[in-house]
Amino acid sequence: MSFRTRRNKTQPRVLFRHQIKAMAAAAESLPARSPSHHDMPPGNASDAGIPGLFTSQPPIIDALETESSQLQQETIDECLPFLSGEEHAGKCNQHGIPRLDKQRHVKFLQKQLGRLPPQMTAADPSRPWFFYWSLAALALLGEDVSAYRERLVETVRPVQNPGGGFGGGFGQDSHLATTYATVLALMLVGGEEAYDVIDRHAMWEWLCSLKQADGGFQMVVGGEEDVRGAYCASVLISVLGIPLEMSPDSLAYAAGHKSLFSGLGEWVGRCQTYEGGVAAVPGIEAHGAYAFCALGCLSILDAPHRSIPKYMNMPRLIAWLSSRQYAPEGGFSGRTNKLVDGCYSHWVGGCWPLIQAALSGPSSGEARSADQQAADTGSLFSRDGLIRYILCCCQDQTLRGGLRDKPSKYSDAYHTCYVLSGLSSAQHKWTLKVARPAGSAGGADEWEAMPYIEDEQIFNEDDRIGITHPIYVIPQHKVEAAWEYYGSKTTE
Ligand code: FPP
Ligand code: K
Repeated sequence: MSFRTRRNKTQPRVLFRHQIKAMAAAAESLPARSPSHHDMPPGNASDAGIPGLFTSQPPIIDALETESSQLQQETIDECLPFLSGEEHAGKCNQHGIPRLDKQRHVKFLQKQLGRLPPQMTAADPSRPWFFYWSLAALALLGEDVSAYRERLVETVRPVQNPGGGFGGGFGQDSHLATTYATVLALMLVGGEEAYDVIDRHAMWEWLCSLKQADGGFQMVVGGEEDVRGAYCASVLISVLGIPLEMSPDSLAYAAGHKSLFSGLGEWVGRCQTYEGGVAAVPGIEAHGAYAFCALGCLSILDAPHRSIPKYMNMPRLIAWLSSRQYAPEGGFSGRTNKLVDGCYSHWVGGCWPLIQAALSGPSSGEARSADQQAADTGSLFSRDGLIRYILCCCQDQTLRGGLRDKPSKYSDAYHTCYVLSGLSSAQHKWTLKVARPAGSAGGADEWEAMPYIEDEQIFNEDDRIGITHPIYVIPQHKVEAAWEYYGSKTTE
């Protein structure tokens, strides 16, 4: 499944120097030791206070060499000079961490929002994503994005279809992904003018037509149904305060679904795979991006401590999510036997606050069980590992700025958004403060973010960025402002 090539048995196996070393060492002292100073190649930054885990080759190497294992080895070799400080010559703090280059990243993002030739604006179906990625990232870097309100409103207004939802550009069919991106971008710039662009009645009708008899959502009428649809639809319903009652004209209503949320948790639950992760649709390979979509959707359907354990096998899910964090890189991969990528700082990293809430339950209002109390200590992943990967490996160091997948890749708006979202969640602790009453469909929970404080903080305090809501991935106050506005409107 994951191994693409098999080594010919008669072919001599070439061992890397560190593999021989690791095997010899492992044979000497079983079980394998944890990495120590002795594992480090000479001349690395051990004095800079970088734990050997992040500067050494892995102590245990799978003996089966494949295309996947070779790519993995190349990635480790690519990242080590960045993790050891070698590539940041003299620009690291005492923990071997370079500063977050906010100024250059802001410039990069502003450029992404720059005017494109008008014909291109209409032709590029992923244009709304650029609005969302860039504005969300700018907000995380502390920029006031309301200055983009007028331009955004004028740009997206003609892209809304009379039948509900937004396409990628003028004249394009409504799609859940572009609608999600457009709506979140509008919430980011905020203000009545932005909120009023959205035709919520038409949006409701369109969502009813996307709802399927099996409980899930198609991305586009007649198109594919997957867990992105489940997440995008629930975000839209929740943020915009769309009524849950299904339109009696819809096919899913005829199939027995009286609510937009009916059967959705069950459908999402079917996407969990034997590995414990979540696939786009039932029966295929688990991937981190879909795990986030699944947990985000379930956390909208009901409070996460009720809905996530109800539809997911928690031990398997947690084991799979934990396996996504690699050493020495420190970052996350999206799936088994694949490489770290900065964007999974969000897709996988963003699962942890939801898992934490699922395990710990709300901090007030309900008595906590002993298990829930026990779950509320420490961190479920290595925050320092992720922060190291992000600050050492994911920042473009040229004048270009922006954040990236890994050192060999160029920065882009997508990675800048999701790397920064992951950095934010590693730097903060989210708590489910008060859960909605059990059985109140569509209600909202109260979440609270606090800076995550460690005895020895590895990053400079000035580099702690803004917060982003663990479900909606825009700042919490922007979600609340939207709720307040739409809550004051009578529902059609
Ligand atoms: C594999 O790419 C990537 C996927 C299978 C998932 C892509 C989906 C998203 C990024 C998120 C969608 C979410 C919403 C809300 C629309 P790859 O094979 O290039 O990367 P890999 O090797 O890291 O798996
Ligand atoms: K990738």
